[in-house]
Amino acid sequence: MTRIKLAIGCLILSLGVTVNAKAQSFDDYVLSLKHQALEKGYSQPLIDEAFNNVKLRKKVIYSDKNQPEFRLTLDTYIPRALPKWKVAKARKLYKQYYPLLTKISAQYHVQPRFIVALWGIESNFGNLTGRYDVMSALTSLAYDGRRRAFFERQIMASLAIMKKDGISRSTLKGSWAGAMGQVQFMPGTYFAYAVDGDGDGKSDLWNSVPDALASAANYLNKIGWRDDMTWGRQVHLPKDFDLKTLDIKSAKLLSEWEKLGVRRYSGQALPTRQIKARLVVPDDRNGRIYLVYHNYETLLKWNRSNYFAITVGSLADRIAYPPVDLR
Ligand SMILES: [Ca+2]
Repeated sequence: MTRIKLAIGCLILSLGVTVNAKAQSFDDYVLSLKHQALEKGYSQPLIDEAFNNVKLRKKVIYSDKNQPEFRLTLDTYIPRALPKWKVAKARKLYKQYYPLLTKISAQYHVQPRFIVALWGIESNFGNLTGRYDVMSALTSLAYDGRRRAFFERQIMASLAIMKKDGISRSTLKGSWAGAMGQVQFMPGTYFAYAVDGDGDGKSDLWNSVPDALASAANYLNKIGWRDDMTWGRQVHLPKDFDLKTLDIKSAKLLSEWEKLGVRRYSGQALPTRQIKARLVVPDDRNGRIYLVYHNYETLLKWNRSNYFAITVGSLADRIAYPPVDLR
């Protein structure tokens, strides 16, 4: 008897955290979420709808734990992320939606080309918004426990969206990680920053282009975007430039970088405007190197990835240069 107890004890010890996290069944966990929602003041019918048929999705948890390691460099990544057809589509949609974009830009102070670039990168301009049942995805990720508090906040935000905009549970579709609609907002971001761009009284980021584009601009504005400057630019370093001993992470005026021999990628002098920039070296000194401004940090708040921010900035540049014929 003692030996068996000891053996069980050792087994539990060796399983460690996993045993504790999974002590509660998925169904019990969903029940605890429903209690939490009730305590927050949501009505029973809304809670029942929100958690109806919520399923434990092992594939979602697997995706979360096995995100592919990045082995590409920017030199191979950028051409893949921005094929010619995507740039052409961005420029075409920029022209098509220019009157709407101008209105949104005046209201939220974000240049239209960046709004279109984010739309293109996040969902291929509304064509890839994700087919996962977001409530099941979020509940599975929360149940798994790796980032429980974060995902529980997203679950409660989903209920808040349903209540505020009268959005049905079946509408809440998105990526396996819970990002929803044409600009792929997590529910917390959706609730806090989605706006009604077409004036029908709801924020519908799945079906309404004006809602999606206005919401992207509103979010950028609220997290600090400045429409009087761009995001940054690719640069060329002199051969003797010392990446190791120079404090490249701290921001310096463009004139200081100029003195250190940094030039535009074309070889021309840097702009003379007195703004601060920092150097970003995502790969190594043989890879693409950028001087980035304030708005780059804003893009990182949207998605904490240099590759993401550089891709969005590069697409925005390819919308602007050469200029789109708006006639
Ligand atoms: Ca709307």
